[in-house]
Amino acid sequence: MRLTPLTALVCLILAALPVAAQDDKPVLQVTGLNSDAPARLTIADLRALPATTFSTSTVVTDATHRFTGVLLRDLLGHLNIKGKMVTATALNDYVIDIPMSDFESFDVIIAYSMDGRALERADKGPLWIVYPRDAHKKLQDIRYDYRWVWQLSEIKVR
Ligand SMILES: Nc1nc2c(c(=O)[nH]1)N[C@H]1C(S)=C(S)[C@@H](COP(=O)(O)O)O[C@H]1N2
Ligand SMILES: [Mo]
Repeated sequence: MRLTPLTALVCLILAALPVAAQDDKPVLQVTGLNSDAPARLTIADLRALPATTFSTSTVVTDATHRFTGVLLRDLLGHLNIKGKMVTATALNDYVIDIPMSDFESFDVIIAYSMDGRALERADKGPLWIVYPRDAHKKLQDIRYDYRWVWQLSEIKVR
């Protein structure tokens, strides 16, 4: 798309829309091994599930931040999806495999807010897989840093 004055204006208007207006647009697609159709979840859907909050440092931000989101094991349990491996895909086409055992061993969340504010697309959002890095020495490792998928858009379980 070329950036004409009109498209620039449309972009400006879209950017100015309140975050709440975006909450009913699907942001995460979840596919299970045996599901006929993928679940398409909005931020509102995720916010309706039990929330988990913790503070942690990250490898891409200064200091520690307080993240809130849904436990991966709760989300997949809620959707009744089981499996051994999760393929997570991001808006920038980053793809990584994550063993399902991570979600049983650790309180890994799909975060939608940081320090009490909705994660913006320009700031690793709207969804970011966040590990409780500071609580477990084992997680302070590049192997786990790869799995902190920011701008998460899709999860496939197999
Ligand atoms: N969406 C997305 N998430 C991602 C990545 C990426 O390129 N895109 N890189 C991964 C890697 S390799 C690391 S080490 C951490 C930090 O990557 P960054 O420094 O490129 O942000 O995020 C992970 N999550
Ligand atoms: Mo990396």
